[in-house]
Amino acid sequence: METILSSRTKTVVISPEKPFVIIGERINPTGRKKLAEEMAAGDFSRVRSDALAQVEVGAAVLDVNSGVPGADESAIMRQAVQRVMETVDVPLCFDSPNPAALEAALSIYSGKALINSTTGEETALARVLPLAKKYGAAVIGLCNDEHGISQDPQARLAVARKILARAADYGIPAADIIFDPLVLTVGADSNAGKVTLETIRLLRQELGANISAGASNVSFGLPDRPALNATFVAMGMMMGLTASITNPLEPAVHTAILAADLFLGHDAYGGKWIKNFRKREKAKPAA
Ligand code: THG
Repeated sequence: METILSSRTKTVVISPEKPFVIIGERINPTGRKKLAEEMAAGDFSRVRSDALAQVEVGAAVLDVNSGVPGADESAIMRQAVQRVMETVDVPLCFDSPNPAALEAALSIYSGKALINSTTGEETALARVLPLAKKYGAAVIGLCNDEHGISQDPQARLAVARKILARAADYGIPAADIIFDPLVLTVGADSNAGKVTLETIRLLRQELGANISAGASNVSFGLPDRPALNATFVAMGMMMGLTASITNPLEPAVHTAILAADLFLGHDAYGGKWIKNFRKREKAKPAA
């Protein structure tokens, strides 16, 4: 299954047969007080520099989240998307549960975007899928619904099947749905990682779908988060994860992804691994 996204001039293909796709997570005011204040005040300089930095190290797609509590999410989303499009030429992923904010972004975007996201709840599906159809966008489908988040991978798979069926009702092809297996922190539930990994395996085996996870969620509340996030992404890739919303500026995460791509046969002659190593060596201050 190939999910195709595009910007003004670039196309990104997400597929089990292709290198892993990093969706840069940094343009998100959640947990970043300074960035939140700046975005609410109309200062997008850090949004621009975060966009550039993530693409520079290998993000193929950028997530844009404008959820500043108490501020106008749609207005901030529109401005953020405009600034990011002026700064980098990669496909964008619009991160909001709010259909108005999603439409604010979709209506000014040039290319095929990724909507992040719909759940399997009928109310969410009925609001988000028509937007995907109208703008020809792909959608991330979260594997939870009216019954909440199940700890049973089979139940998460059942939600994914429901999302696929509803998408088909709107004439949205299966290739335009990327599933999110739901990543919760192992800090709160030590089984959370296992449940997510098994869900990834099932989604891949039963649906052949593309799968993206918010890998950094796995480590909330624990020390040495990059090491946990890196290992989790690599294990997810083994189970069938084809993309991840994550932070490529963390060297541990980035190198784990490159290494796993190499081991899974997605880096001919280690070309990307070697290129990245040289780039990092060059960037090191002289001894
Ligand atoms: N699935 C989908 N979308 C998502 C998520 C998901 N979007 C949001 C989130 N989860 C993925 N993005 C992030 C972004 C930042 C962090 C985690 C996940 C993060 N930030 C630091 C914190 O909050 O402590 C702050 C960073 C900083 O201070 O620089 O951990 O699961 N579809």
